[in-house]
Amino acid sequence: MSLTGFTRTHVAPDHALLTPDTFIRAPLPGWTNTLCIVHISPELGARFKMYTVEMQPGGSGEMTLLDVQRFAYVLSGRVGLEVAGAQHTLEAHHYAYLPANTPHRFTAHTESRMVVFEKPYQALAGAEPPGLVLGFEPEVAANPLMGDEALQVRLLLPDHPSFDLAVNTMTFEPGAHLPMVETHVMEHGLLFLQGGGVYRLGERWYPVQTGDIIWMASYCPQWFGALGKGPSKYLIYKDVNRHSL
Ligand code: UGY
Ligand code: MN
Repeated sequence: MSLTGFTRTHVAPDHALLTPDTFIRAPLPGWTNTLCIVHISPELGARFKMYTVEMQPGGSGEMTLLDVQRFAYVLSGRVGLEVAGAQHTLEAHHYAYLPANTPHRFTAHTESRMVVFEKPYQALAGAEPPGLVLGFEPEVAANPLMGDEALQVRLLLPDHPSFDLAVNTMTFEPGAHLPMVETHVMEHGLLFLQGGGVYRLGERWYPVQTGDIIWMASYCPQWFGALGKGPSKYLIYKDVNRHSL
């Protein structure tokens, strides 16, 4: 309950910081017994959609859109995934990449939360579209960013031109920071999984913490410095491997 009218949420033409106190829940087609919080969407100016699903036990999720690929990352609970004639069980930090036009069904075994990214797939002449990917974030190899051991990056999807999106985690030791103010054509959707610090977006600096969402439009200047006594970590989407012409 807000008695002050204050929030850290801020929406600008080239970025948005969205904090949990401002989240609004609503149903979405394809999801039953599930409430969805749409964080990032074309309405904001993005070329993809990022939302959290809060599933009740027995709640389910299917894809209702043609040519749209989906990446789902489990934040809590236990979720079944039926795809390509097989059943999988996903728990926290398990994830699934579902190529466009792949029939599938999530079913929550317990109360569960997932963050979902969706984007129309842009085919690449001469390249087969990617296949299904299932993974567990802690088991993915970590590599230092530009030689900085205090900043580890995990690529959750294969680094292959058939993919037109990437989803990574970035883990910062206390005091670690992005080595430069990045300004690039790719756009981002980000969820703080752990810790926090200060995020520069455009011409503003924001205190950020676990649970916050950030949208960065193409060319939004961006920088992050981690604070606190433990590691800070975020999940980050970007569009990759395609010409925009
Ligand atoms: O992959 C990236 O562009 C990433 N380093 N950006 C970011 O963390 N804001
Ligand atoms: Mn970036």
